[in-house]
Amino acid sequence: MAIAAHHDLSDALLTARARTLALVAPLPEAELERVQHPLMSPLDWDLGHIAAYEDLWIAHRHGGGELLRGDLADLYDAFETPRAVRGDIPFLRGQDVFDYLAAVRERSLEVLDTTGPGDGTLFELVIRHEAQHNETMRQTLFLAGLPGGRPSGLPRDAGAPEGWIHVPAGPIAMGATARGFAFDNERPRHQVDVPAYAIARRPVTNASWAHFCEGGGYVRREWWSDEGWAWKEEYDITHPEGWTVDGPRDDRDRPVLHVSWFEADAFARSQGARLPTEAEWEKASTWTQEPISQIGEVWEWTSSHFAGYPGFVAHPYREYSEVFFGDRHRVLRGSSWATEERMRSTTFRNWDLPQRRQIFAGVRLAKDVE
Ligand code: AVJ
Ligand code: FE
Repeated sequence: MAIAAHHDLSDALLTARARTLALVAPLPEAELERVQHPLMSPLDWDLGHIAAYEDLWIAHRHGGGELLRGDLADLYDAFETPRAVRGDIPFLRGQDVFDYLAAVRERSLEVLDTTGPGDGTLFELVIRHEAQHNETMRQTLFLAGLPGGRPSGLPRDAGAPEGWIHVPAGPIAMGATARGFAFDNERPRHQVDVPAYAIARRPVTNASWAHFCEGGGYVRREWWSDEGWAWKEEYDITHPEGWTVDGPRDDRDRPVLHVSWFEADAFARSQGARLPTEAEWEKASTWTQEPISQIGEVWEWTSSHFAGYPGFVAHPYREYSEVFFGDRHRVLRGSSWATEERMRSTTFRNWDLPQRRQIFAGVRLAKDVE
C-alpha cells in the first residue's frame, strides 16, 4: 500500500511537532510536570511518550537500530505504566524532555533518508500517534482550565439547519479500503445491511442540552439506563463537564461537548430518539443526497460496542485496538475541533468507556422510521 512520498512524510512530521510544541509553549515548567487531573498524564509524560513511541517504530523497528533510551522504554509504555501512576515516576522534565524529542526526531529523519519510508505505514503511524496525543493533551488543558482546551471561533457549518435526514434501507461497504493508511480496526471493508433510519442533520447544541437540564434531564429516572443512573448518582452529575451553575460557557448554538455515553443515551431517550449505530453513522457521513452537517466539531457517541470487523487482523501495533475490544467501550465517530486534519476520516473509529467526559464528545441523534 503506497502511502506517501518522502517529502510529504517529513513535512507531516514537522507539522505534528510544531503543533505539539505550540500547545505547551505558553505553559510554565511546573504546569507540565503536574498531574492536572487524575485521569490524565502529566503533559511532560505525553511529550516523552511521543518521543519514545517514535523512536521505537522508526529508528528501532523500521531502521533496525537500537533505541536511543532503552532505559526509558517501560516508563513511557502506556501498558507498563498506566495513567494512574504516571505522576510518581521519573519521567523526563524541563529541557531534558525537549532534548529527547529533538534527538529522536533527528534519528527518524536520518532513517527516512537512508532506509527510506518503506510503504509509509510506520511513519504514518508515528505522525498520527503524535496527533492523537495532541488531542489528549488538549483534554488535559481543558480539565485544567489552561489555554488550548476549548474551541474558539465559529464552529463548522455554523447556522446549519436543524431537522432529520431520512436514509433508505440498503447495504453499505463499511470500513477502509485496502489502499492507503488506516488503523487495523477500520479493516477489512465489509458489507453491512442497514435498515431505513433517520439521523439528525446537526449535533445536539448547548441550548438543547440546557433545556434538557431545566426539564429534569438529570432527575427523570425513566430516561436513564440502570448503569447510567448509578454512575450519575454516585458522582452527582447534573450537567456536562465544564459547565458552570449558569449553564454552558460556550456559545449556546455550538454542539454540546464533554458528555458521557450515559448522558448521551439518556438525552436521546428524552427526545424519543436513540444514538446511531456505527453503520448508520458511516452511511450517513457519505450520504450525498442530503449531507449531514457539522461533522468534525465533536466526536459523536454511537450505540456500538468496540469490536473487530469480521476478519480483523491486528497490525502493526498490536496494543492499539484489540485489547480494547469487548462490551466495555463504546465507539465514537467523526472527529472534534481538536482533531488534526490528517486524522479526519469517515472510517476512523474512536472509543472510550461510557462514563468518560474528558474527550471532546457530543451527540447526534438517530431514530427508527416506519
Ligand atoms: C484511539 C484515542 C482511543 O488515546 O487511547 C494513543 C490513541 N493509542 N496512544 C488513546 C492512542 C496509543 C487512543 N485512542
Ligand atoms: Fe500513545
